[in-house]
Amino acid sequence: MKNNHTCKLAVLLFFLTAMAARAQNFPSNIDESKVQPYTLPDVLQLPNGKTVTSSKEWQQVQRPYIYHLYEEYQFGRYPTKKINSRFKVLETDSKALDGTATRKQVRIYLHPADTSVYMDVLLYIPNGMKSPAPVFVGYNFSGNHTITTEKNVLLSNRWMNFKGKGVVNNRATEASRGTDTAGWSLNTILEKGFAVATAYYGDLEPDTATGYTTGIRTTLKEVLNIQPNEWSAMGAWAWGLSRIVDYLQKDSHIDAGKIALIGHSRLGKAALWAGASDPRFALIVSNESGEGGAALSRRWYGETVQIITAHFPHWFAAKYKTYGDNVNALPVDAHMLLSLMAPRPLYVASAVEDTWSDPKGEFLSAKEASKVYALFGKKGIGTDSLPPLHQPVGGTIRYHIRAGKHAVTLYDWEQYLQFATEQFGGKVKS
Ligand code: GTR
Repeated sequence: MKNNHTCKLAVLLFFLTAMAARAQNFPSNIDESKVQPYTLPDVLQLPNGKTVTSSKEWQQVQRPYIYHLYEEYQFGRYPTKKINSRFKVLETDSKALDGTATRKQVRIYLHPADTSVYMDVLLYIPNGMKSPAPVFVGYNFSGNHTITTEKNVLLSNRWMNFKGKGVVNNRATEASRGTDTAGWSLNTILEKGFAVATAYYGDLEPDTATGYTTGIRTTLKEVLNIQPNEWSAMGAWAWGLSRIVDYLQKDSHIDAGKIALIGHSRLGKAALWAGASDPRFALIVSNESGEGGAALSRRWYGETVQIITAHFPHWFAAKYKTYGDNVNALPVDAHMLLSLMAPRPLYVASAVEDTWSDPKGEFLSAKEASKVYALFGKKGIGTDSLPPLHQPVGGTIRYHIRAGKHAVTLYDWEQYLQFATEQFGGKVKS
């Protein structure tokens, strides 16, 4: 009994010391009054000091310049070498989800010879469509089998980093089936006439510091002609999202001109980098992507560059970390990442209790990126102050903050579906 007590005390002490050390070395702040003044790099200022005045100048000069800054400072080089992915439809069910949808499971082989290098895509297409369906593409956190309870969805056998929820020794068990249905409002999405394509991000690279040794940064280094340290886990995940598009372009039931990309949290960061790197994504949604995604790094609030690069060094290019204690010197900030989506529709969303992602910092970067949308004659955020809860603002860039915690909720999906329907030209289910 006494031993037990001492042991508990020791654990508590260890925990408190660790917390104190963390607080000291990697301070975080969630007090708005403590946010220091900062100056953002001007997204329209050309390297020669002049200001971009036209959409043409943006596309031809400033956009490539900013994109390359992102390669150098945050995500690493994006592979330019094209691959010929091969696809195998593993399973089809035209009466999935009580007959409302057709389910397909497609294996995308990424290596020209090695068939062990692949990603599995789970696709649901609404039945009864008169024309090809627009689609939402997005990664899931813990395997395709978590987004639905359907028994025939293959149980992922990959390494999983998230504990609990039916994951035992970093592998999924049957108990994890359907554990993330709340994050994917499948019925609502399908009812609105949208298809859904999802894959487990760990198919590309396990989300851990040494994940690159078994992921595509190693298995495809010759094929893509890029060394693991030239890019990042975010880069690998972003690249994988584009391979889903390669497949979707070949599926006659999908409207490849209406591919929307969605990502939550770390997968929101990957989605933004994918959206920046691949113009085939016609609309991009950042759901609480936070630091390294939509939130301004210069605003000292919530997660910081220092904290994120200490916890997740593999996510980013090595240079990013070197700005941890001098973020004002970083040549980029989140508004510049968002501006790389222009003139495509972009939705940035936050949750009020998700202080770690800095909702206001996400709003402010979307507002700042509006300058680039204006070059294209598109309406941006259109207001200078954070809107009240559940009141989306903006035009081609839209923003909302909702009640609640860090998650993708039905409310979020309803806004994205409405936005995509509107931006893709009216009613999509016909
Ligand atoms: C957190 C990380 C965030 C966010 C989040 C998530 O631990 O600090 O940047 O990416 O994980 O992906 O859920």
